[in-house]
Amino acid sequence: MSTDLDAYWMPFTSNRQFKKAPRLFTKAQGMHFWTDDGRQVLDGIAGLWCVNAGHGRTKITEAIQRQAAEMDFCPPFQMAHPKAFELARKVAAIAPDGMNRVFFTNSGSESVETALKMAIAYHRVRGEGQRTRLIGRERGYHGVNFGGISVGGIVANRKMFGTMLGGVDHIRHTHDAARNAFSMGQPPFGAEFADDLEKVIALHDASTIAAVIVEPVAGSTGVLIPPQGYLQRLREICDRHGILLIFDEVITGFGRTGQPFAAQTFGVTPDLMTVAKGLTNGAVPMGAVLAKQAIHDTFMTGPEHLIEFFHGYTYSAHPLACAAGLATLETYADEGLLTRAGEMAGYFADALHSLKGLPGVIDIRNIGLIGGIELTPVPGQPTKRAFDVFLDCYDKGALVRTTGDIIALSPPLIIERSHIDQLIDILGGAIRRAA
Ligand code: PXG
Ligand code: PLP
Repeated sequence: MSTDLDAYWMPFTSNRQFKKAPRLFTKAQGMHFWTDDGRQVLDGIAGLWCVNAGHGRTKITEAIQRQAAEMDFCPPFQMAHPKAFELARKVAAIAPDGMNRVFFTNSGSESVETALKMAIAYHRVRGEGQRTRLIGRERGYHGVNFGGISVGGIVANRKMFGTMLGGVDHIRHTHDAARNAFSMGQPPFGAEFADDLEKVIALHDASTIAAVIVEPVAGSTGVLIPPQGYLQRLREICDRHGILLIFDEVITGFGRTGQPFAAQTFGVTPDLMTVAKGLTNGAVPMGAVLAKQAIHDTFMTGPEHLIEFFHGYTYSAHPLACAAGLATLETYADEGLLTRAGEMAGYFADALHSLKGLPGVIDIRNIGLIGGIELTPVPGQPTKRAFDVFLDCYDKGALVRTTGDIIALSPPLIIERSHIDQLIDILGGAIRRAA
């Protein structure tokens, strides 16, 4: 191990393996990264599900440069700067109906903590302070902070970290390989998985439950598409019991599923929505929680000089992030990117499903410009087959993402058919070689 790589403790990385054979990018433009030795690599995952408009967009870069020169920082508590209001308005303008109040954070993880706290505090402000329970879902990913791993459903992200939040329960995940393998788009079976929520409610009583949080499409745990009717049923159950529904749209937000938000793609409006990633095209860290106006307004009581919500971050609504966010939304609008995933979805789906029948491929899932390919594990060596495919793709010039033995694709929304062909071609070769 070269000693000059030692100091950086890398996140979610096999550090020792990486430092023996480092993979370094030094440049990015459009659909591509370049490695330190000058190789071009097609970006099949939009960086890390975030660079939706592709890399190195001049408008975004210049907005960040201008803002850094004009005002580097502005305190977000009891002070503000104009771009924060402008960005909030512009995010609200593309959000689902009535979700027009925007609280800024710096990441998806912070958005999740913020939304969970907002939900519990909301019930308390309205006189139902006993509603403190939070319900998550198996195989859910809601970032890495304590609230997020508590409602999250990934064993490895939870088991090392003690007792986490109390008063949390989980409903079952929606994956049903036996009935839904190789579905195109939303799988037909499994709306009834939402009824699991009724069981949890029967156990604890609705009067103790603040909120349910789910990803409309589970991204990190392998692209699990909601069965037809499932999200509608979750919404109905929450409504019937006065429970807030939180959609975690950190991955699905900003055009990934063919509409600005998955809530619109699936026709189900939550009460709170968490976003990050695509909000600034990944160029500056930023997240946000979108709230229905009625939830926001519930907090706006009491003497006007008092703080209504005791929460916020030093870098909430950071000027550089707001400048990047505004330029990003303009870029999305100029190029029709928030609906482009819908236009490309058919071609992408056909290409992805052409991998059916390759050795070891046991399921393929897709919606908009997200795809998941599930491989059968090497006996006794879970995750190895997919990791080998990842390394092989990188070697051949494509960046994909793996989780367990699942390959995830989530390319920039500017992708062209020729890129899809190239990505699937490289991936197909790697899957064959890993057989
Ligand atoms: N919620 C969801 C639904 C996410 O996908 C987060 C919260 C946390 O966001 P931050 O910005 O704190 O990372 C995410 C992030 C992967 C992968 O391997 C996915 C994410 C992040 C990193 C890797 O699939 N999603
Ligand atoms: N820790 C200490 C000692 C702090 O003073 C602060 C913020 O003032 C924080 C943590 C939180 O940092 P941030 O607002 O960047 O999340």
